[in-house]
Amino acid sequence: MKVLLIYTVTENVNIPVLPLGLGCIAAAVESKGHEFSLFNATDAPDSLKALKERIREFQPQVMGLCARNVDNQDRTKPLFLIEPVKKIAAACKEASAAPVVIGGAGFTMFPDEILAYSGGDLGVAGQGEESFCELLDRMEQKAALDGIPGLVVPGEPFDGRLAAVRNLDAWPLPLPEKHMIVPEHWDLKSVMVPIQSRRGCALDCSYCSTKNIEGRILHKRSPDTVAENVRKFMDKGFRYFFIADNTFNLPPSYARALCTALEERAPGAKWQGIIYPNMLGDDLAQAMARAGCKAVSLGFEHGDEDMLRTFNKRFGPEKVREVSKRLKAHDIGQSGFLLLGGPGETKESVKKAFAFLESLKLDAMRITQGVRIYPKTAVYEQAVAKGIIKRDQNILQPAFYVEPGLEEWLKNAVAEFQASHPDWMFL
Ligand code: B12
Ligand code: SF4
Repeated sequence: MKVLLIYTVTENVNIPVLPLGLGCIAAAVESKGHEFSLFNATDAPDSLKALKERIREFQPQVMGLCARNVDNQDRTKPLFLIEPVKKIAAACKEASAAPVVIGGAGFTMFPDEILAYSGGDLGVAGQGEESFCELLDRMEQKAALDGIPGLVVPGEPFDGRLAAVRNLDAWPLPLPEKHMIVPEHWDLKSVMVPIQSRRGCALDCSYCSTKNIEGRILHKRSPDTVAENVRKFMDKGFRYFFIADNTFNLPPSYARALCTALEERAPGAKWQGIIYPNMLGDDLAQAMARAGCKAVSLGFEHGDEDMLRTFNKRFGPEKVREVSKRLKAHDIGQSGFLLLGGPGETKESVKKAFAFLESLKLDAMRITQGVRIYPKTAVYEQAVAKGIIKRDQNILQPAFYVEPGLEEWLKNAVAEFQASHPDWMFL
């Protein structure tokens, strides 16, 4: 089958992000003998025209769209990112009668809603490699499509059975220039290449949608395969990587093995990752520094013991401090995040969070007001109980939990806090 794969992230939200998920799909379809072409839609006015030209040249039999982001998770400056997906799907349909299939992390969280909103013909919710290839085979054979895990069909409520990949090593990682192309106007030197070694997260933070995207069982690639993939990108001139795993340091034994593989097979690589601030001993911090880790996102979200418990975090503020010091001792830069206004938030807990952030002395910070409500999370239930949303309300257009009565005060408190730290870098 001839497959055109289209990245729909036309907005650079905070940071340009290369299409890793779509790259995995490109590598997968190629490994199964299908022909593919990649197209990065951009915000340039002629992007849709260029897309239509590509469709006419390539004559795809299937068009796959990656809907990575639903929104920017920012209540104060909201961006709804499914609108471009809808425009791109419409342009595809104008230029071709081939079916439009939508997938991606954002799509997986809201499969029925996004399929209906965007006008796509089909969707694949979950990790797409196996199911999308199965879909292509069935289409080629003109066979019935029922029973494919993750398949979403317009007008039929999704059964919730996500597409999954049990053995990650059975599927190839994307290669530079072939499966992952950098948009022409991007500066190659400033691009952080996303690399993923694990999928899933066994933890269950109260607001988090990851379990509904990748599941709660952790699946791992061989560390050597991941490090070899990094080296292949380095051979093409890339130097900076982002390890896109949900929690780089968990489990620590795997994280150490990955560091060893990177040090041996990809010397000189510089990278960042996301840390769950617990279970990070000095040996791991040292291994990370030796393997090229330059900075981490320290995912603590709050500085108040009770709020951390409400978010179902398995650490307290002192553990965060300990991990932060340890990373600093190895010259690993850190950005920190506060997620304010969640269930049970009070003026006192916000003040504690600010004091905690001040005491950490991080390199960069991001303060989010209000918790984006995702389906099938504890925060969803808390929002229903407080009357913030109605059960079964369509929350594709973002809805946020802000503890009732705190909204205005929180806005001013955050503004004051930021103004009182003119030298800090707020993301
Ligand atoms: C790592 C990460 C980041 C890193 C990215 C670093 C980098 N250089 O790539 C950083 C921290 C910079 C980041 C930033 C942001 N992120 Co982020 N990020 C992630 C994370 C943890 C992993 C993403 C990833 O690379 N996965 C690995 C790839 C292989 O998986 P995948 O993309 O899902 O692809 C698979 C499937 O989706 C599917 N698929 C994908 N495309 C297609 C296409 C077709 C046709 C098919 C059939 C299937 C398919 O198959 C793929 C292979 O199995 C996810 C959470 C998660 N676990 O999904 C959040 C996540 C995607 N991010 C999210 C958000 C919101 C953001 C930001 C907007 C935050 C902000 N306000 O700044 C920005 C957006 C940046 C941008 N320009 O797009 C949200 C999106 C939800 C939403 N509301 O939109 C997520 C889901 C986190 C969350 N829990 O809410 N992010
Ligand atoms: S550790 Fe991260 S990915 Fe895992 S549940 Fe918590 S917020 Fe989600």
